[in-house]
Amino acid sequence: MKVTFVIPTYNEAENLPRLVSALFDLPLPELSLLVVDDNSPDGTGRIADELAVQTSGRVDVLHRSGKLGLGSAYIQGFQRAMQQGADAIGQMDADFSHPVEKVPALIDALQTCDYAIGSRYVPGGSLDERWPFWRKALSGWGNFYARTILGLPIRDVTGGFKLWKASTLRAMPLERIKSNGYVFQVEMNYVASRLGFHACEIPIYFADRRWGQSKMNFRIQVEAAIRTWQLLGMYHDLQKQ
Ligand SMILES: Nc1nc2c(ncn2[C@@H]2O[C@H](COP(=O)(O)OP(=O)(O)OP(=O)(O)O)[C@@H](O)[C@H]2O)c(=O)[nH]1
Ligand SMILES: [Mg+2]
Repeated sequence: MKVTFVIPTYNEAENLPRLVSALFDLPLPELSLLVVDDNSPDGTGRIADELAVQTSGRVDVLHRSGKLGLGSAYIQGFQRAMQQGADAIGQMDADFSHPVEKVPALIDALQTCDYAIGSRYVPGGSLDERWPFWRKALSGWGNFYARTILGLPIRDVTGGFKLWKASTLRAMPLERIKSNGYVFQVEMNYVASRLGFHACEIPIYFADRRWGQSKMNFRIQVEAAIRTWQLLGMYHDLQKQ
């Protein structure tokens, strides 16, 4: 199975080379990576180009003109990965919050599910104890809020470590996805669930970012609070397949 993980980056120069080397240490010869870089001022895009050369094309790079947001980075990345014939398409942050060693478990999960989620909120899953209380509370509350309003049968609806069967993504109207911050994860889960797709949750330990700065901000949180309600009205036409 040809698996491509899409990795959006904005100022991840310290993390990216280490992440790529950790991923390619996995016993997964059919794994490739697609970095979507938004013209990072710290030169992450140039580093990604160097990695593409060093890995003889196992890393591909999509350069965008400026910081256009996580959601659209993933949508463009998914589309490119599908065009290039991937059977499964993953999502992963560049900052080592998502455990590299769980990639094989996500791949195995696709034998029984339409997509897999690396989950902090199922038994065995957890959050970095170094996260400040407010950040943990926000994550827990944000999850409860979105899961309850949308009636989703998923414990970690905001998690960004996922693997989709290409057939699942192909059946989803990706051109209609509007969210740009982390609520993008919620919107994708909601659309998938309306279409009747089933997610498996694999427990993960979510570590705090290793290097670099957080891009989380107030605007992203306001988008999440409002968008969750909007989603209820946006996808009435979607039905189980
Ligand atoms: N291409 C692109 N990548 C982005 C953008 N915003 C965030 N990212 C990347 O998306 C991933 C998740 O963003 P983070 O900043 O780690 O967000 P977070 O995990 O909610 O917050 P922290 O881990 O605390 O920083 C990282 O790999 C970022 O570099 C963006 O606008 N464009
Ligand atoms: Mg992060």
